[in-house]
Amino acid sequence: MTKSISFIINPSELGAGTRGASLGPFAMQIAAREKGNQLFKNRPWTCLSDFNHLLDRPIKFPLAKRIDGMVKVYETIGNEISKTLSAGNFPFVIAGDHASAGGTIRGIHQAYPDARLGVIWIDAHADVHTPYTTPSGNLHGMPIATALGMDNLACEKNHVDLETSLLWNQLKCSAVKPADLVYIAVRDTEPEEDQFMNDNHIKNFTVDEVRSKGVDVISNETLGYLNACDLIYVSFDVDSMDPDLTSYGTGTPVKNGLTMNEAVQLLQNFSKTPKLCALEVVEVNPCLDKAGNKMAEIALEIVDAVAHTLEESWKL
Ligand SMILES: [Mn+2]
Repeated sequence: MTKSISFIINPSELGAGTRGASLGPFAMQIAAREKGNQLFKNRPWTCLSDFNHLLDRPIKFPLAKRIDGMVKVYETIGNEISKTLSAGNFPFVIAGDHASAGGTIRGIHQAYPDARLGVIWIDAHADVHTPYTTPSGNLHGMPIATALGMDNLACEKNHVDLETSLLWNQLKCSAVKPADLVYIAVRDTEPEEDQFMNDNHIKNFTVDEVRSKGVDVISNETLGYLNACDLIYVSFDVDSMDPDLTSYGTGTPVKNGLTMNEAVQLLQNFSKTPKLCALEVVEVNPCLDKAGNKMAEIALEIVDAVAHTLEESWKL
């Protein structure tokens, strides 16, 4: 039996600093209906519990906002990813904020504890803050740190209380080594993140590099960095793209990003490697879109193209 895509919808936006990302996956579903796109018609679509009611409660952990709820989000998506992989299917996650990816990585690790997992993080941001370094307390800036199981105490600037640190330890899973992480299009970082990236020699393919060398070369070089990995997970934040060329319908837009075509081609190239075990698309926020539902329409087009490439590659 051939592998098939399972869409896993994680509408949590507990990790975001701006409201509305929880509506992103549904805005994509609506775009599909309006355009007569068949993407979601014949493929399974599982929607997870979101715990977003916690957004209406007082903030108890300012250095890791709603981290008590995030522990449940990680558990929920982690279990679903693990279950999907164990059934032999391919989890294609469409999530609200990028914190979801920390749970996805945990789920991959749960299903394949002995596999060496490589991560390709396509994003304007490095998302490698911790409660000890964060300027905002927003957990969508921290999923890479949880996947690496790190605190970055070398750059500590916040005093973290015991309860926060215990909850933070519950999010950490050490599923990925720093050497097995490659960034693409990261261009908006804080000094604590820069230091971590420099100290650990983390590769970031800049937008300029993607444009000057071409998408195919960058894709091959990225896979080259992860050559020793058994499995690869690709996480795509729509803010990796240039908001002026796409849309401002995302929580933290950053100018000078990828074009939509560059994003599609990167994701399609990565879809052709048999090591790819899961894909995730995040941070569409229709509440912030100044152009109707444009970011969701773009994200839908990207997911549609990539889903077809994946299915073609499995037939070979
Ligand atoms: Mn981002």
